[in-house]
Amino acid sequence: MDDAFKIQQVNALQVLDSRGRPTLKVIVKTKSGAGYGYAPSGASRGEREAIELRDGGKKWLGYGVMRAITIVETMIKPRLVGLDSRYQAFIDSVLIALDGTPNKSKLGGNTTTATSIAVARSAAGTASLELFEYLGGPGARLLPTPLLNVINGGVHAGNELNIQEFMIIPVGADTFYDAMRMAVEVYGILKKILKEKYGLSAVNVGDEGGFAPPIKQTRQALDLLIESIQKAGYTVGTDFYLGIDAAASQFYSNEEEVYHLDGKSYSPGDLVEYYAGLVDEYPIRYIEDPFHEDAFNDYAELTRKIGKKVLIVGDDLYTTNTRYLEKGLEIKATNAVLVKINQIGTLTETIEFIRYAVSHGMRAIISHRSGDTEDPFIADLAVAMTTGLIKTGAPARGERTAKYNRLLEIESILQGSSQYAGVRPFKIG
Ligand code: 2PG
Ligand code: MG
Repeated sequence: MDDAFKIQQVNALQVLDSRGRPTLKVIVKTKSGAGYGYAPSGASRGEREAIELRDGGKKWLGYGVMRAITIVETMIKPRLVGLDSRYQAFIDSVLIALDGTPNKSKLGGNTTTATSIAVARSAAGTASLELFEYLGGPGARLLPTPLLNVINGGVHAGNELNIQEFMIIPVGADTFYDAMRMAVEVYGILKKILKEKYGLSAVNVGDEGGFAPPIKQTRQALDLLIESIQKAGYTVGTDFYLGIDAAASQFYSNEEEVYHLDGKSYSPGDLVEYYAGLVDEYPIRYIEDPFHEDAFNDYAELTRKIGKKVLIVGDDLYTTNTRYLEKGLEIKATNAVLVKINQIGTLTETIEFIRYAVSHGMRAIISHRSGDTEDPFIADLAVAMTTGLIKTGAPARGERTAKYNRLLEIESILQGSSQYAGVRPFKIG
């Protein structure tokens, strides 16, 4: 074994995430390199996600991660020191075995996520490779089309919009740089329009950097996006598509078995019709979590109806877990999956999930969390996996721009040999 890659140190410390809550940073040192990894944290979390280990109690309002740090230093470190940092799959299998639970509840998904990312980065650093090159090899040169969440609702914002995310998708750009320019222009014009229509406080932003205006209706938000795109001089439907993340578990009533949306109640069947109507009216090509997280059959119904034209995306439905994806594939529940490392807890399992989905003809969208950090890891992952799609919030707030800025940097590192995914991921079937 090449000694340079041998893991010598594994350390962890408590830092803060973008919501001002504690999170974990892990640092792995090899003989001649080092790498770090942070754990992000969701708000609209799926029931089947890996468990986040938190300290509880009064300090840090219960969100502290000192127990996770002790686990890194006393349980994980002794097992990792001496291993070759390039053996990512083996190292992740050590973490999985050490945990021994189906949902990482012993070590914590936050603990394993930060460690797994730090291991990959330390190996890339030791090899003097860019992270995306290390993870993806010479074929990693496709810059993803970004889904920019510019109006925030649901549990990410202090307004009354039920739908959690309203996204603009710059499919008509030729380069990632141009895609960002177009998105930033639309974002700026949206800000102006909101201020004029609803006053100063309408431009306050939510967890993912999108505006959180005091509007209540889904169509109002979509109309604002259309107006902003047009006022910026772009054509809706060719330069930009629209997307939504309903995060519908959050407005589903278990007792009544209905969805409370826009001041009305919808049965699952009504909701299928509702989405189909929206897609006819607006250039929506992306709908994430349209139903609650156990409603596999309702997903399948919607996919049958509009899945030839629109990406129907499972987030809370699958929680980056191949086991649930198998169920989705059996009944053709969706044609796309959302990918979040901390939903499953290791990089290896995440890559397996992406490969499994893509090899079955699905699209895979690499995603941030609403509570995130300055770690740009998912930017490198998106390029490495060549999935052509990334969801990482508005072009604002440092934890979101960290990912966009890294993608701008990657495009410049690749100096003309890169491609921008553009509209391609939206050509389905
Ligand atoms: C989502 C995510 C990220 P959270 O639902 O897709 O946008 O939100 O991290 O709160 O689960
Ligand atoms: Mg989601």
